[in-house]
Amino acid sequence: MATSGSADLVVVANRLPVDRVTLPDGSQGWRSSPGGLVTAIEPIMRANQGTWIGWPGGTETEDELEPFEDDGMNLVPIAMTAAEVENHYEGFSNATLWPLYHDVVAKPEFHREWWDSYSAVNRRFAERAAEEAAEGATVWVHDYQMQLVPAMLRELRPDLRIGFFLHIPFPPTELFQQLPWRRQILEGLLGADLVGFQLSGAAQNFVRLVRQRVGHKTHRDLVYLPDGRTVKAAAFPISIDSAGFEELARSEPVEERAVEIREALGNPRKVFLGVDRLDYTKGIYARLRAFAELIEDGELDVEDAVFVQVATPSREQVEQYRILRDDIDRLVGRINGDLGKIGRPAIAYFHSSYPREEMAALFRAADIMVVTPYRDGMNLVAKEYVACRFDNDGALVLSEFAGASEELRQAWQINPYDINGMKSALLEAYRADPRDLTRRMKAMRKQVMEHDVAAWADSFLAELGSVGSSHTKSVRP
Ligand code: GDG
Repeated sequence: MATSGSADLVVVANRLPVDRVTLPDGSQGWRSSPGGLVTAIEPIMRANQGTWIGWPGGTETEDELEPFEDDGMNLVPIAMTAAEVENHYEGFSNATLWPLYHDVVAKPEFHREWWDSYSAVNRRFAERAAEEAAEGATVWVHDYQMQLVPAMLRELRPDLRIGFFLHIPFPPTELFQQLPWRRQILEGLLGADLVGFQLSGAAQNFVRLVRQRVGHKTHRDLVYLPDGRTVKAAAFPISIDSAGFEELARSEPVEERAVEIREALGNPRKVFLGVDRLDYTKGIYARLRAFAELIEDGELDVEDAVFVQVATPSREQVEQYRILRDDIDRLVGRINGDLGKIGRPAIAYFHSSYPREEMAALFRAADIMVVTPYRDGMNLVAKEYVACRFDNDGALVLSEFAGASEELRQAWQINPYDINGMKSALLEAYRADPRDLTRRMKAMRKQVMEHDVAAWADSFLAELGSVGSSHTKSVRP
């Protein structure tokens, strides 16, 4: 067994919650990138001398990256070589697992050297976690880039309580079986005491696969291992800092900016909005086509309606993402060329990322939020829009293939493969009676405000505290 460190709670994720930046004086520094996960975990991390292990982005070497403290959290950067970024991150994580786990909407590529790199990187993360964790500590491993860490870590440190959470979908048996390394991935995950998913369907997929492929006994959400250990698989639908978003949306600068945005768009009657990482799973192409067809059909007029699409740059080194970017560029150009008028584009398209305040202002400015992924673990954007609509107005058009659709039942739910169905839903949302909008938004707001990301983290850690080895400590809430 490795010698133990001092952290009672260790988070292992591919990325650290900070970015490496070059400061004005030319030296290297850090800028925090506050996502929902950090907001949720920060207080728990502080109360438990938490340590976060992750890659800071870039290809600095280990000697250039010293652990440091940020807001009461201990951050441990792990270096990746250029080859590991290419093979572990862009390759196996984002060109094998990502498409495979999202219903193969793009064709997954299987390369043995990518797998080797994935294993090597997972091992380094596991070894570092083993060094940092105190005797009997809790380690919470995140997401598809780190699926081998639980078993590797357990081998080094059987005293730990290990939880794993998958942020993306977990595919049905029929798709997962394509993976040449399917058994290793399942065994990697089984190193955890608790394996968390966004939806219960994903947890069921996992348990069924373990039964079929690894041959362990299972009963409902439990897997019984030959060594006497039990692994639980369960759903923990992630959420957002709901109150934080609402507060931001209510702030004066955001309100003013929302008015400004509508003015800059020429004060159309209705503003449609899409906000996504530029990713082929998000269904951006189909949604823009549906909107354009409504204009061509004469159902919408560019004088009355505009579609604002923010596509945040993402994974630009991966080929499929470059192809997608070109496809969308061409589509937007064609739609605006064919349908736009002077000062009235049909689509206002931005390939750019913005501060949180600007996102909130966009959510405030939009009448109809359009979220149409072919497959999405949860989709936080849908929840953020709802949190920002404190007036109980605004419409949400939401794909039934987003995890969020299980909670946001009152959205206009659509099948993104069905363009005509999507067109009808966009039109219904556009023409909806204000009382109908209020009724729907009120119900959705109740769900989002009552189930925030802090509640999500608490419920995962509470469950992890109640399963697993009895001699370990529990995390203090
Ligand atoms: C994965 C799963 C699951 C986007 N552009 C900007 C910006 N964003 C923020 C959004 C939102 C987040 O990024 C994106 O989260 P999503 O959930 O929508 O999608 P993924 O990135 O694919 O996330 C997903 C999630 O993990 C959590 O478990 O829900 O299913 O795929 O918060 O607002 N934020 C800022 N500027 C931007 O330009 N500030």
